[in-house]
Amino acid sequence: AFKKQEVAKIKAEVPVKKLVESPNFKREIFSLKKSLLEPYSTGIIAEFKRQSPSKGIINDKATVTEVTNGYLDANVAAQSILTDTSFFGGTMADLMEARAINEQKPILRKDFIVDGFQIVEAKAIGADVVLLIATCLTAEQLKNYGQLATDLGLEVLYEIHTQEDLDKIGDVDNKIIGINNRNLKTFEVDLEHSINLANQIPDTVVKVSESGISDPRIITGLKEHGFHGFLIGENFMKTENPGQACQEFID
Ligand code: IGP
Repeated sequence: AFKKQEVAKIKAEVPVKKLVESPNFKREIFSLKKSLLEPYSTGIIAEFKRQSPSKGIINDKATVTEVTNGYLDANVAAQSILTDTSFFGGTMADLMEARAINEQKPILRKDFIVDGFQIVEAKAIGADVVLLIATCLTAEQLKNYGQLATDLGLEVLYEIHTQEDLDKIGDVDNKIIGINNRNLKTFEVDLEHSINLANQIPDTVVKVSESGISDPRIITGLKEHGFHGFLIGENFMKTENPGQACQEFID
């Protein structure tokens, strides 16, 4: 795990030093766990997603500001912003734009984190939660990056797709575990597979179902299997007014 001195060393590096000066380093985060566990939480984590490797362009007109306002009006539990540029056409500026108007709900930095620097960046741009994808990382990286995020006062959404991924995470107690219904290699969505995997995780763990959710009835079913959170992107973003689509979905 990263020791305090190591975090200090990372912070001492020049570009990071700039990041650490960001006022976001002083703000207290909005907790995703808390938001998902609130008695009347909608559980919806609504994503801003312009494009994807599987679908190509999904929406290149809607702005971050209008979509964020719409999602917040719909009473989402949290929002997710893709900051990966090469595959998803997102930027860190997108997340900053959302943070500037979202002063109430958690924001997840959705990206492929493969370096501690990106976690420091996430804090600096105003994220509350970072995604760590077990498929892309070793057990040691998951542990170290998880610790770094926690040291910086961020929460972590650990994403898994297989039993092997789950094993890599080790102790799941107190963690937020996201089960991606979509296989990142084949893009195939399989809810049954995700439910079977969820059944391997104790009920006390906060579980999020990710991807391919296109109907409120799917959520009713997933809730029965102990899921608290539902990460939805394309189903909203493919419409002209993603915020309104989200409102109609929740109502
Ligand atoms: C949203 P969808 O099918 O509702 O647009 O999926 C989200 O789960 C998906 O964007 C996602 C993702 C990821 C993207 C899940 N895990 C990892 C990039 C990287």
